Amino acid sequence: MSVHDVDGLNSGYAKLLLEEYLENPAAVPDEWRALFESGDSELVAAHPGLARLLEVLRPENGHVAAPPAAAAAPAPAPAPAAALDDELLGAVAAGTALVKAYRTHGHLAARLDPLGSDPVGDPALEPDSLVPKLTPELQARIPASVLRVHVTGETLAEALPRLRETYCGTMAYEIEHIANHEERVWLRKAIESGRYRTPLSADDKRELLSRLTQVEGLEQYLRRTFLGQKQFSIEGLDVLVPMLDEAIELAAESGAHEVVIGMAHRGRLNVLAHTIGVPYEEILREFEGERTTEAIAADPEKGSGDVKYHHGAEGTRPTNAGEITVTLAANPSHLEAVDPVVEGRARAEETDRSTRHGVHDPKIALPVLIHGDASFPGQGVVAETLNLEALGGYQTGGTLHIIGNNQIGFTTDPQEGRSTRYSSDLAKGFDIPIIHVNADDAEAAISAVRLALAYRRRFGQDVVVDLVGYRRHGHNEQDEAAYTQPLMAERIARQPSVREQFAETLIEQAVLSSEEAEAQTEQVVTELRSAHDRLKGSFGHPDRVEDDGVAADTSAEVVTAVSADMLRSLNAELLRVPEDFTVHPKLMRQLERRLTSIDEGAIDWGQAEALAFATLLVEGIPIRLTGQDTERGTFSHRHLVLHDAKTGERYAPIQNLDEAQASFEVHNSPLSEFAAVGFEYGYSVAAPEALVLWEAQFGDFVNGAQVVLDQFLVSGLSKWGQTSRLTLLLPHGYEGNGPEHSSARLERFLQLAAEGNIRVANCSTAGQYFHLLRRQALDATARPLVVMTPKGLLRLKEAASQLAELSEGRFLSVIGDPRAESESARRLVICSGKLYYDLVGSDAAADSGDVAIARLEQLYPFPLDEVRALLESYPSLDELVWVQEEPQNMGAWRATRHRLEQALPQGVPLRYVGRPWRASPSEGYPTTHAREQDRIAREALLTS
Ligand SMILES: Cc1ncc(C[n+]2csc(CCOP(=O)(O)OP(=O)(O)O)c2C)c(N)n1
Repeated sequence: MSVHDVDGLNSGYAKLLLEEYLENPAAVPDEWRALFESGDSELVAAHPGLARLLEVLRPENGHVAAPPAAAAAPAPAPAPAAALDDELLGAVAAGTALVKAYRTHGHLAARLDPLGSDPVGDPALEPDSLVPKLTPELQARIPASVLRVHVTGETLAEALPRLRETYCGTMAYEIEHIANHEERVWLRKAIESGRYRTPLSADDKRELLSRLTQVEGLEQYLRRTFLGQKQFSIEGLDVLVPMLDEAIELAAESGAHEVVIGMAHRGRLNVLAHTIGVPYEEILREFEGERTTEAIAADPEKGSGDVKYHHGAEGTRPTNAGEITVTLAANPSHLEAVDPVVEGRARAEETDRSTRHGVHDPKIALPVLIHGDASFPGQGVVAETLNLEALGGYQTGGTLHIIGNNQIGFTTDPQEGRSTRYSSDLAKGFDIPIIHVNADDAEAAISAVRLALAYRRRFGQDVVVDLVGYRRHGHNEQDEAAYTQPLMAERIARQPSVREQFAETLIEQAVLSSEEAEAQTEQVVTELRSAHDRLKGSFGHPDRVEDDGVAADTSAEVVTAVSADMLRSLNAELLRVPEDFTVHPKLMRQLERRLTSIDEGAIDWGQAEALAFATLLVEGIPIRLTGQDTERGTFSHRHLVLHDAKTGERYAPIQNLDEAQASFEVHNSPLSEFAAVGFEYGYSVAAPEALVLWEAQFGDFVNGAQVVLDQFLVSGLSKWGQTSRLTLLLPHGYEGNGPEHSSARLERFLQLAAEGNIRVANCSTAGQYFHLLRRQALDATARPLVVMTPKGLLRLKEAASQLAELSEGRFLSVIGDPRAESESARRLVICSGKLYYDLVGSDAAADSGDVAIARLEQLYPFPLDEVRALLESYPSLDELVWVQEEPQNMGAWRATRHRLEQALPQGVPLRYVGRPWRASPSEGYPTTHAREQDRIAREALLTS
């Protein structure tokens, strides 16, 4: 476009460019930008219309956007313009404002509520409210082309009703908050052109009706057959299932191999049956109570199970583009907790971990999250999860969010549950487009998915569909909605179902006859009845219950030692950077020490960790490590990613090992615990071959992820047969830094440990950490591992290891006292982790004579045999002392005491030494802390 095109003045076009310029100067061609910025341009002077436009659109004349300073420069005095011209130009400005109002506020006047509540509307949407008033005559004179709308119509008069139907119909949009101009323009075009709202073919309509019939039929059959049993019916949001059908089809078409779905209770049984393809028999079996009772009776070790609307499942679905796997993630009651788990699963599916850097292809999977309208704004994990959307280490190429908006949360009305108008408003802060749709307009709901996924495909980002429906019954089938929402319940009782409405429409359109619609309903009932009959016929002959993965302890069989030559060679490679790369000189000195430390018996924590990772990569084990500031390490001990001191460029030697057979991912995480741990849990479930580690900044902060720990990590195996080898690195230890930064709440993990569900370790040397990490990755039995990691020990000489400790041996669950004569020791003190060094380094140790100090390095599973053997190696024992730095109601004492008693020879007493019962983990003052540590050492080693 050349500037000379203004000859003969296409003022509408010029005006639109100006509009665009005011919003984003970079978006218009250079010549035009120059024109707008040159207040004294000859061209402006030569074209009174343009001059007038510039004048009209100046902010002081009511234009909404603030133009850059240069654009606000007054145009040279315009030549006199005809009165008619002026009126039209003013009208164009008003017409533009009207279009903008529809795009921005049209949703306020949309018919989104199937229950028919009146939209609030907005004066900016009324042509009469503008200056000048946009009378029908004036509208008819404004060419639609100058308004840059994409609805059809030659003039505003023709375009306006279409604009109204587009933005204020049964679909509505919030897109104008998006900062990216290209996205806004794309969305406006996509919405106004209607290219995602093309009517369904007659066949598609029949198919959609048949799906709605199945959805409704299943809910009705379950309700009538199993009166009062909870099913959390989908009715009122029935169209969710065909929406998922569409999403799966479109995902496959875009090259996805997997769709990973996360959702809560509402409609879950329907999704299991119709989206995943779980046979009706299986669903009905849950209601009959068959599966649970027979499975447990058959094998009580198979886990304790879960309610029917929490189970996960996986199915394969045919699509026009081939087969696709659809997974519904197992889900606890805790609303929205599954969100980050689904993201992590999707990310794992999208990542090829067979190369050194790993390749992430977001096309491979589509994450779909179905939210409740009360939980979406209410649960903080939603915001944490949305914040992952564009982060390099967490991106999934965009999530399809569907808010199953039944306009109620249990018995809580929207005005009690959120401070914003829409349930979806949170998403606006993340630049996410929002599509609202009336759930009783089935075709519109399908269009919403089409638009959403087209946007995801184009921009690789999240999108929200707010599906506005209702809840036909109470919160569950044991609730009476009329107790608390009598008017709404009464209104709903009069509301025909979406199937009934759609059937009527299709009958009117002669797409099918009422007999055919009736036949569809009968067929669903017949299918359900015969599935139920088959199930009843099978009672007493339970299916073989699948192995849920509870396996014997295989850790002893794992070889974790690595040859010294291999370790030396990898150690050198871990310090190798490109020739022109400048490592910060101070850091270089620190790293270079590692070159010699390997043969000087001084392998520290960070080095042992890097060697463990490197050896695993060579053995083909992919690794993913995340956490706050984890690339460097909170305590500046890791430095796996280096930054060129001159250019700032990054380089990670560990991602460039010659012999590596698998990917190494390391990412600084956002400042989140709940979503960050949930994500890694999900990732680790979907990548069972990988070592996935999450590191807390300090162990204290892990309780921000408590829901993930309680509901997934420790109980997933028992509830759903789902486990992982997620490894939590939790800095722990009392070093005088106050109540926080001391305790990773070891006691909580030990309380949660049962049935071999997790592993808990607190090791005391770099070599032990090396073996522990390798064992965790290589053990045939996958289990989560919780490691109390050190702070002070990271650099403590005594905690560093010899090369032989890595090249020989294995992880020791228990370490005896290398200093003491075991024959003569009369008191054995057992501790765990860093406290060992406080004890052996204390003044009391010097006077402690016949006291031996042992270390319990693995706290769960409790190494009973090793502890027994240890105790047997001290034949003269008078006393066993358990010593810990944590208060008596915390730390390992309460979960370990009975185990120690079990291992003790008869007659030998067990004594506790540590902090007394406390409400807060540690003292706030360094001096009090030092006194306590000293007292603990004295009591353990000297006092009897
Ligand atoms: C974290 C959490 N708090 C409370 C509950 C109890 N609860 C179950 S469903 C529900 C209402 C949820 O409303 P909404 O998100 O709108 O979903 P709906 O049930 O309406 O589909 C509540 C409060 C829960 N399951 N999880």
